[in-house]
Amino acid sequence: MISRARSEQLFAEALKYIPGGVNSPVRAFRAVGGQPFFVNRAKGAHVWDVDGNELIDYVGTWGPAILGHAHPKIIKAVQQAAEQGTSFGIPNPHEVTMAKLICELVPNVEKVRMTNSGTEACMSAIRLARGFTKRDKIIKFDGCYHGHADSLLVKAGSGALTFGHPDSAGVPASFTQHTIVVPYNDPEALRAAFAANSGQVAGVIIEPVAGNAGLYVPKPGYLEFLREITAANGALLIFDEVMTGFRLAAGGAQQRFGIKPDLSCFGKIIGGGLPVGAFGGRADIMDYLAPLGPVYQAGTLSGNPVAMAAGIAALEELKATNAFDLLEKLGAQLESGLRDAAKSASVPVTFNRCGSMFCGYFTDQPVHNLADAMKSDRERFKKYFHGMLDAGVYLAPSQFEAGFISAAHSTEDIDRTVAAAAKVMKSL
Ligand code: KE4
Repeated sequence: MISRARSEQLFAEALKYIPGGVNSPVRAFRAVGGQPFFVNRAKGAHVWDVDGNELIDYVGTWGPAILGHAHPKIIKAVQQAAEQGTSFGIPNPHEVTMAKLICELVPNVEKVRMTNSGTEACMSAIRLARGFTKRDKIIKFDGCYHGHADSLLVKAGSGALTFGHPDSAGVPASFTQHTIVVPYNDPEALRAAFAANSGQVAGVIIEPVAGNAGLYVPKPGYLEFLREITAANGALLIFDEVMTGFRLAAGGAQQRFGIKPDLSCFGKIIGGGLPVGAFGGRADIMDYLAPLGPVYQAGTLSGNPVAMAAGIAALEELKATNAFDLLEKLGAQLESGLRDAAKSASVPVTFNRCGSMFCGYFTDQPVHNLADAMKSDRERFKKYFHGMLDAGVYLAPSQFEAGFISAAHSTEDIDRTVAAAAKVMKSL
């Protein structure tokens, strides 16, 4: 019997001082029941909870740990940078190195501004799009999550969706009146939205691969359609690559799918596990930002030297090892194993994957958008999640989250995961 006594103690303590006992809602296990476990050590593809239970980790701190946890080169970079001082509030050389790296790896990004989270990156990109086009309306897609800025918390994904109330309390209707939401993978709906708001749309923001309602991918031609219709309507195309950036290819989803967005948002991987976000794109747009232009955006810790050093180490390691072939291979191994496990257990599972991002939905229908994802059997997912956890495999604690494979996952890890799934699925 697995003991999580110390986690239970910590959670009871946490509940006294932190709302819901967590600093980010999805960690609270509300979507799967039970209590969260606490971790004090992670290495490679594994985490150890405070009761000493070892787990194969497919959350990877929600994406940043693409090289695995506590990668030696990242740890060394953080130690060396920290010894020089943890923050200056004055330009530092790491900021230049990071900016050059991002522009080199993502050619569509001519200039980039660092932030401290993906939320800040997306919020700032939206403000910049509005300032540049002098238009107010923004189109987003249901199930896509772009952080918790007020105007974007409309039919959002991730934790907001997990709680089943996609719109958040505390957001005045006036803050979202300019936000239009359309279904993903539905060209007609987008065409109609532009027709109904002709000349008013500042930008369209999309997760090029949607990873906040589980995982669904753009249908063939859909992203090309987005590029055409935004250009034709004078609206900016904004790729939210906070999750997909530097994961689906060195140049992110825009490289994988060959699309040239006007602006892109980043986070997660570029911080090497430390708090970082960024947004970038066409220089003529980015130069609208203060101090050059009229669009204000700022941050005390933006470009923090320690966070930059961690992110630079991560990006340089990704460049040097070209981990993407390995991630593709591991992803394919996991996909075929889990498909076989579901088949042998006669459990209907739709398994979506793009590179090292994946999601298994408990439904026999295809999943191309939020409405499809909502048809999944969440009770079944809950049982599956806990069965896998007890078997030593940590999956995202919600049906509406993506899983992440790292370059540190071994084929043995994948085999163990598949064997556990074969057993657990038989009990569902
Ligand atoms: P952060 O503010 O959490 O750094 O980034 C917000 C964000 C923006 N865009 C995309 C595509 C994202 O996936 C995210 C954050 N992802 C969630 C996981 N689904 C973070 C986990 C959490 O909220 O605790």
